[in-house]
Amino acid sequence: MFIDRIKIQVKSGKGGDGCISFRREKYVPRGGPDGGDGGQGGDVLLKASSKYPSLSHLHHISHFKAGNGQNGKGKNQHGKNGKNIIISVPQGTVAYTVESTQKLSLLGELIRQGESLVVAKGGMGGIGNTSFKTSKNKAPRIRKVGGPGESLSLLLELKLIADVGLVGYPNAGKTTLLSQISNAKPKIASYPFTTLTPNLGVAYIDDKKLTIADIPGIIDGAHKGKGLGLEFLRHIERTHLLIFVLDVTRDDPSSDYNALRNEIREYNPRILEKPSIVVLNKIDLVRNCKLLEESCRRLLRSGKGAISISALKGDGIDKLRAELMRV
Ligand SMILES: Nc1nc2c(ncn2[C@@H]2O[C@H](COP(=O)(O)OP(=O)(O)OP(=O)(O)O)[C@@H](O)[C@H]2O)c(=O)[nH]1
Ligand SMILES: [Mg+2]
Repeated sequence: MFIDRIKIQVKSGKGGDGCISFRREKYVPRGGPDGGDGGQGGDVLLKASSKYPSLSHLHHISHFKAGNGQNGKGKNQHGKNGKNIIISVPQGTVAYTVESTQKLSLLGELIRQGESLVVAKGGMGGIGNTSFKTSKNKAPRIRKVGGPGESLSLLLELKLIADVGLVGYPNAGKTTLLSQISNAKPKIASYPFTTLTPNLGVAYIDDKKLTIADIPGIIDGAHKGKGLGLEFLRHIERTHLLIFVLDVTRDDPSSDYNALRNEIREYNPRILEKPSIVVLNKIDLVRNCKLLEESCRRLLRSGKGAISISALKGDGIDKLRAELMRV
């Protein structure tokens, strides 16, 4: 199961209270204050771990609570700090606080392995009466109670980290291309929307490692929620480069290309600022090379060259690899 968005509730620990106490020892009259400080409340942290490919391991857990700090005690005993709670998340997770159904505010992102972020800070420990002793007040009956913990609703959203993103209409051959150029072995089938959740693959080209993300197909009107919508486009928001995969057996691949770009623009126009490569896939099915050339020419007219490939048979893949490294 691939889950890339979840809501959780987190609560940090309350700080322990400071203590009011006085030394009571034999032969020591008026022993003075000895109330210890309270312990710090535990924090709730998120930590990026490469062990988790998605957020699915958190699916069945909705509440996370850190430990409360212990109260201070007599004999100047400091209360123990509350236990921190560490929530492991996949690299690429973005955390928001949910203030209302409409309002989210960004807390931070966890990208590098081991990177962590405190999302709910534990309450400060209270202060025992020992600390309030002054020359004027040698027996203070004052202390400070511990600070409260924080209670928050969080939205965790995964944006995959990949170098290259594959985009195209359903059935264009994106997943076939991924399995041709990378180590990934995802499901391929001859019907639209075979890919329902993103696939990641690793390709080695000239000793360089490239991670490639294949996402579900986009259809016209996806920005209005048609098909699978555009939600999953966030998984290519962080890539350095896009490959547009066009199916040459469709009527007009170049208008497909423009339509795809229009859909992406509706989601986030900045994605289109990335360098990109256009591939014309399934050339093994084209007997009429004229048609293919015409499609290429139209794409070229829009200022963009294209590489003809057969993701299935492997034709043109070396050229594509070279172009990937060049771009
Ligand atoms: N003849 C031929 N068929 C291809 C080629 N590339 C992909 N196909 C076929 O096209 C169909 C769709 O391929 P997929 O790789 O699943 O397409 P996709 O773009 O990932 O589709 P979705 O996941 O639905 O968006 C499958 O039957 C593939 O075998 C190609 O170069 N030549
Ligand atoms: Mg697919």
